[in-house]
Amino acid sequence: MPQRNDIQNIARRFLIEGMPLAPEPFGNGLINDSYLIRNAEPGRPDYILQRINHHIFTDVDLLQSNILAVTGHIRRKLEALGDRDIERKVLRFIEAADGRPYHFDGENYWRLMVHIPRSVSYETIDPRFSRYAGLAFGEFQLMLSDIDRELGETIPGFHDMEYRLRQLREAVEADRAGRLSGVKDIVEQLESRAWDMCLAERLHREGLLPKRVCHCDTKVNNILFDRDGGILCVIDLDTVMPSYIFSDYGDFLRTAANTGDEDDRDPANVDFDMEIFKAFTSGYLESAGGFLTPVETENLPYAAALFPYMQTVRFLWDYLNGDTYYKTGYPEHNLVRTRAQLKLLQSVERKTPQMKAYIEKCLAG
Ligand code: GN1
Ligand code: MG
Repeated sequence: MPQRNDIQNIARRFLIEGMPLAPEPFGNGLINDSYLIRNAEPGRPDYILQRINHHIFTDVDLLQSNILAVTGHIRRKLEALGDRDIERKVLRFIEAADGRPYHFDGENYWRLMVHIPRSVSYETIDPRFSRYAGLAFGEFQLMLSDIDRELGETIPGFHDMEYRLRQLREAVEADRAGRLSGVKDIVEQLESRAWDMCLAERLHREGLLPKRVCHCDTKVNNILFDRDGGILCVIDLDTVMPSYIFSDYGDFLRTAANTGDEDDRDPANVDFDMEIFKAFTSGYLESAGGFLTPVETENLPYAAALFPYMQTVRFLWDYLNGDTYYKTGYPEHNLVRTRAQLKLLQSVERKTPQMKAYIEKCLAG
């Protein structure tokens, strides 16, 4: 962790207004480090300073240019609609004093954005907020559907299930941390589903499933809400890139419909909540139903299973490699996460017929 003074010096490299106070650690992302910088001068904004994890996002120029393209596009759309609350609905990044969209201190890359005032984020939400989230993600995808710039993949193969399985198999083969013997049963459970779970890649190769601009990290805690439940904006834009719509639909449900924690030590707490599913799906189909293809809507239950599956694969991969990717709080953390996601997957699988019936009902109006 960098020292407080160092962080304060880094903040000074950006064109900050007012009187910034000392940075405080902020949020609980598993990848980047974030700090809140409050402003002592009334009427001036607070800021979020982030250290970009450049071991994971290796092309920082591509990363920031994607993000600026997306926020610029959304901002122009909101302006055209005459929206009166634009500063709370799209992130604003602040340039470094040298005019660049980030500051490089010789070791780390940093970026600064305005903290959205009067916003809240949650780890879990109720059905009412879920429905708003469904509406908002449909609109987010719709707004980005006519972006005139091709976005790059900030992490190549990020939500490519075939690629994630190849990574897992390589980690099983290498067994770098000597942990394989304790997780063979989980590897088997994952392998037995591998073919089914790679459906999206096959559909795409056959020309039946398009890639669209997606957020690709629609965890509940990446959404900012108004105090009365309205969605303000989606944050954490590092992974915005072309993907299947399954990404945003599936990753939201993976986090919102889980009755336990992502890293619950007691898998008995973990279940897939159908009320959250229904509320989110009804909102999503209401705003996105007009542009989704039948292949996309038919496979929404597959998307609900794909993300707990993919996350199980990714946590297990990191566990086998000796915890080099995700931040961990204790030695077995990635294994605990793996088991909790596997439990969620099993619960989703049991509820698939109910999900299908509900989606058919929504589509029939
Ligand atoms: C990471 O940055 P954060 O914590 O929102 C990860 C997601 C995972 C998630 C699991 C770049 O997201 O893909 O789904 O953890 N982001 C990256 O909680 O790998
Ligand atoms: Mg996050």
